[in-house]
Amino acid sequence: MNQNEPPVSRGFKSKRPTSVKTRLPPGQYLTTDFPVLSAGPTPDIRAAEWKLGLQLGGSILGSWTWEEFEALPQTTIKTDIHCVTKWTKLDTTWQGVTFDDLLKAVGLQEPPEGFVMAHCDGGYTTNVPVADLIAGQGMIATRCEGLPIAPSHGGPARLLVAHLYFWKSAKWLRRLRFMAKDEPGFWESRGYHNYGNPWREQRYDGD
Ligand SMILES: Nc1nc2c(c(=O)[nH]1)N[C@H]1C(S)=C(S)[C@@H](COP(=O)(O)O)O[C@H]1N2
Ligand SMILES: [Mo]
Repeated sequence: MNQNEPPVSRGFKSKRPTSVKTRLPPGQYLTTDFPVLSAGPTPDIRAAEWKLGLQLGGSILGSWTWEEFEALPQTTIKTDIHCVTKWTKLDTTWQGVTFDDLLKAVGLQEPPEGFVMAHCDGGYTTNVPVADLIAGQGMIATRCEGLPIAPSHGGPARLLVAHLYFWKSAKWLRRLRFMAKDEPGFWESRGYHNYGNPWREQRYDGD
């Protein structure tokens, strides 16, 4: 079983939906609001000027304008999100392009091994293992609850890696850069955990 999945008791198959309690990682509380958490101001990004790049070393594997990005296969997912400041929001719905489909779009059957650094407007960065982005786990989202993502929440496009703490879900995404060797991003170099698994309560370096 995936170590990031909430624990389920073995031997029983319940017909009841998973209870809220088992969906709440340790130390988290439920919220129905959608708090905004940003390390800086919200950039004003016009879709017409937005571009996303996929980079490996010195070469650009792919680059998409808004129009080109919108033409890629679209996926909708419903998932819980967990912020390190302890709020958890259940059943959020996101639409966008999975990392898998982005790799397919540049003709990659297998992703390069290692890590990805997400680079954003305003300079925010965050590092994620490639293994945590593939197999449907990572998405570049452009819609939330059926609407364009609000600028404060990272619109026009943000990374979504919902099984890790939400700081890994980089807002105002501009570039995804493959790295053979791991490097810390913005919060990871400021005392936060390098990986950030909410089920293991990996909030800070050393947790
Ligand atoms: N570019 C950028 N992305 C970011 C951040 C940021 O400051 N800049 N904050 C992170 C943090 S700490 C969290 S908890 C979530 C918050 O997303 P929200 O504002 O949509 O709730 O975005 C993450 N992505
Ligand atoms: Mo956060």
